[in-house]
Amino acid sequence: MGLPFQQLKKLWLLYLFLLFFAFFMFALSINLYVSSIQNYDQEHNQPKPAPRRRSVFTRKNVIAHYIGKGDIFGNMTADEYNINSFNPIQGEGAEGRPVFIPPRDGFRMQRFFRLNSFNLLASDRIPLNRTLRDYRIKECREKKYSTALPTTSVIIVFHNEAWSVLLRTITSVINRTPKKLLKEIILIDDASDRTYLKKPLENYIKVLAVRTRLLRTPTRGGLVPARLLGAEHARGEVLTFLDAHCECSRGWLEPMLTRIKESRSSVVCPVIDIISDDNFSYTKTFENHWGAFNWQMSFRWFGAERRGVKREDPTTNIATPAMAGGLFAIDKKYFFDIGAYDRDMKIWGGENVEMSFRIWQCGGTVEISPCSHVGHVFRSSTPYTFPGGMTEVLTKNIARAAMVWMDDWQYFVFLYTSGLTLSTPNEIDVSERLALREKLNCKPFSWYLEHIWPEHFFPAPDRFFGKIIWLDGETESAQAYTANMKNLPGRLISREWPRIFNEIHKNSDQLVSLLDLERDKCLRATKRDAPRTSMQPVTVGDCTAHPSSMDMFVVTPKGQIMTNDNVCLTYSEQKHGIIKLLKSRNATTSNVQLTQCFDEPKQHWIYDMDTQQLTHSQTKFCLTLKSAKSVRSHTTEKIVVAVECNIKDITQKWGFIPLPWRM
Ligand code: LR7
Ligand code: MN
Repeated sequence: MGLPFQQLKKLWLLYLFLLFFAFFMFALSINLYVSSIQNYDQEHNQPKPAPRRRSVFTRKNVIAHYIGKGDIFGNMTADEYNINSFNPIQGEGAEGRPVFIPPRDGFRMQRFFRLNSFNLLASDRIPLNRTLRDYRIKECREKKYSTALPTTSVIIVFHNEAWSVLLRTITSVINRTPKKLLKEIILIDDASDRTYLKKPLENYIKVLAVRTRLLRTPTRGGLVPARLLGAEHARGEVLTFLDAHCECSRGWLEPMLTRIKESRSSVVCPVIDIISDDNFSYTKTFENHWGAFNWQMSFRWFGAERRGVKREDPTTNIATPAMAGGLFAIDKKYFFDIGAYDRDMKIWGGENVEMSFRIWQCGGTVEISPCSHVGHVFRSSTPYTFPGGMTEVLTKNIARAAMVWMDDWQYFVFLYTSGLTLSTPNEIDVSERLALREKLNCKPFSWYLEHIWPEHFFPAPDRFFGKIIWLDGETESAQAYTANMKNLPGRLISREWPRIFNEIHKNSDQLVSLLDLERDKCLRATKRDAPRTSMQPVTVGDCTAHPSSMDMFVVTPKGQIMTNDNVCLTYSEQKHGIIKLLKSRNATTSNVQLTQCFDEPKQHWIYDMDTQQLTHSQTKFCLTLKSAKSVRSHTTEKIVVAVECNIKDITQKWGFIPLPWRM
């Protein structure tokens, strides 16, 4: 009897286990079903948060993010956006690792993303003192810094910043800065309305290990007035500005202070690492990045080794034509001597290029310290309101910078930046800033371009600027152009670009009057809005006068053909040879691309005024317009390639139509 009972008992255990298992599976499937419905809802009814972005490499293209989102809070109530749901979990985000939100919180995550244009739920799970790795190169880690450095006030301005993000910024400053160097932290609240930034913040900062003051602007004025308020109250010898969503990594401050001690007119920026807006992971960026700006004055990163700059010691600073604007250290006295900020720049934008011009042109330097690493949350859109209108405010700030510092080049900005016109200056008074420029005896913008940013892609007196048209032999302009240029004396003796520019310049009125925007075909990128620094095939299209279509070019005396955002006409050898290329069924395959400028023979071109051929200098191939069948759309597309020259070939004839860029 005993045996069967024992067996029965074992079976019961099995039954029990099976029952549990079945129940578990049932619960799991319900859960999955519910979350899939939620996902469906989110995908179809809710605007998506900013897409996951930017590897380290693409960062340099995503800086112009003053893109508004219209309805900022969606259907959020004041209760919701005032809530502080900081709820740290031990170890989350440690060592700069990403945070993952459980699927059940997916819906909430999307809703709260819009508040700050970053993943608030992710930040709220990370402790304020999370650990980070040491992002410095070996040489920097081994460097010994003097302890006799100037003290600094760290100034952080914010408007409606998230609690956990702001406090993590402050905590990282306190934990990773030698106490001796950190005089104080100054917070400036630029008229935020979130309730947790009122009394709760005041109480919180009272107990911090470093003296922390909180000032508030009377009305929302933007980051410039806010930073000025902070600077006026600062007691440290150096002002160190940070955005309100940063994390300072080990050893971030000493290299900057060391350089300022050695050279009081050096303004030093850290290497700005990337904190993901999506999962708050911390990613180191390359040390050799430097900054400048595009034709619309938006800040841009560049990664190319700087021409003529040999850095034997990898710990020495890199001169940068422009600073990103948010993170930098500057001697306090120098800050005020050099004109602080243009107080009339409101809300956001423009002040970073203005300050860069001012410092360089008036005798200082702007540098990036490769040994200093600070993370910043990069966002793809602006979460806050722009009193006065986003375009209006931004373009006015840009106009102010241009009017004061850019001399002749200001007209180029007015002509080719949407929102600005040649009459913009009539509405803007920059007399005070011009007086400052006078007083400081600052150098002209031409000097800045020539010496500080020689690899720039702006027009210049010794360059061509305008459109490159295809002389198809039919349009009036093509015929007239040919007639004109053929009669130039001495056309046969010189293919030197300066001479060609000279001839084009002499005939510019006539050439411009020839251009028929409706009928002529201009050289340009195939896609209008493709990412600017990736490879892009070239085609011809309507000569509509707009810079975003990349159909305006600058030609340098060396024969580089450049367009906005540091993009150059490039010959790139095809693996399969030219014959195969032309037979290729893929219309977008070409050995000519628009791609990032480097000063290389691949990007040097020669023009013959007589034959009107545009030739790649190394291969002697001619720029040629070809028709190719697109596999995808089954249509014929026009594509520009470089092939053997044939003097009779009408698809190899090009003309240069200058456009105005200064008065
Ligand atoms: O009205 C405002 N009042 C404010 O106090 C608008 C903004 N702010 C604060 C805001 O809370 C933040 O702390 O000002 C700071 C900068 O604003 P962000 O973070 O929206 O600017 P950003 O990081 O998108 O933009 C960069 O360009 C700006 C141009 O005005 C400023 O110079 C920012 O400081 C600058 N940020 C950086 O340089 C960090 C690296 C990004 C890059 C490149
Ligand atoms: Mn920022």
